[in-house]
Amino acid sequence: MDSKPKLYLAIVCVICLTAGILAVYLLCYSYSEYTWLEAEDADIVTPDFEIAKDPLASGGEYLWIPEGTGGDPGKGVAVSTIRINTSGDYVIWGRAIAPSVDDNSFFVQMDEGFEAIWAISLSDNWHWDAVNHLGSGEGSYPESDPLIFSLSAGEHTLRIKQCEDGAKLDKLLITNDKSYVPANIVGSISGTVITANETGIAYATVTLATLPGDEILSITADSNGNFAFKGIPPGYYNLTASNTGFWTDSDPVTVKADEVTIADVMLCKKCDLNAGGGSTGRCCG
Ligand SMILES: [Ca+2]
Ligand SMILES: [Ca+2]
Ligand SMILES: [Ca+2]
Repeated sequence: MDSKPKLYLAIVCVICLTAGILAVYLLCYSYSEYTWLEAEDADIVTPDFEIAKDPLASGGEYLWIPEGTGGDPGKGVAVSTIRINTSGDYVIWGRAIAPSVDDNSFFVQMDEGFEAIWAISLSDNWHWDAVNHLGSGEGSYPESDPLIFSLSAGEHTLRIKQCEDGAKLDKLLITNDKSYVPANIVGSISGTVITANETGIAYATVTLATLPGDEILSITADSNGNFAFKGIPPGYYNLTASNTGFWTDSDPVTVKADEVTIADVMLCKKCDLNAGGGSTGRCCG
C-alpha cells in the first residue's frame, strides 16, 4: 500500500483529535465568567449610601446605609457598569453583613428590569449570599432564590438601591457558573513585639495599615507582647508597633489565604545619649 494515504489519514486524525479537544475545552471552560466588584467602587454612589472602613472587608471598605438613617426605599443608589462576554443566565452573589431582620435588604436592579428585594441571610459577620427576590409568593414576581438574570453579551448597568438601614455590602460577584459558591478568603497575622534581646514588650500598640498608609486596625499586645490579627483579606500591609520609651518601627507584612503569617516586630529603646546610645540615641538591647 502507498504510504501517502496513510499519511493523509494520520494528518486528518490529528486535526480531528485537536478540534475535538478544543471543542471540549471551550464547552467546559470558556463559558464560565466571574466578574468581581468592590461595592464601594461603584461608578455612582448617592446618599444615604456611605462608604465605611472595616479591616475585614475586601479592600478595607464597604458600602452601607448607616443604621439610624431610617427607611427611605430607593433613595440611595450605587450604580456599576458590568461587561458580559457570554450571553446566558447569571447569578449575583454579595458579601454582606445583615445583623437582624431590620437590617438585611437591598433592592437590586439590572438595567431597566424590575427591582428585586434581596433579603440577605442574617449574620453579624461578612458572608456570601446569593441575590434573591423576596417576592410575594404569587403573581408575576414569585419568590426566587437565587434570582436568575438573563444577560446578553455587552455592557449592563447594575443598581443596588437603599432598602433597610444597617445592611452592609462589601463585594459582588456576577457569574454564569451557577454551581460556584464564593468562599470567605482570609488569612491572619500573629507575632510578638520584642526588644533586641527578644524580650516581649507588654501592651505595645500594634497597628495594621494598607501600604499607602490607611490605618485599618489598631490593637494592644498582651502582657507578653503577643498580638494577632484574624480574618484579614489577603494582601500587602504595613505593621507598626509602638510603646512608651521605644522608637516606633514598621515592617511590611504579607497576608495569604488560609495562612498565619508570623511577624515579630523589634523595637529599640530610646535612651540617654550619655548612656551608650550613640549619636542617634537608639539603644537596642
Ligand atoms: Ca428585612
Ligand atoms: Ca435597620
Ligand atoms: Ca469592599
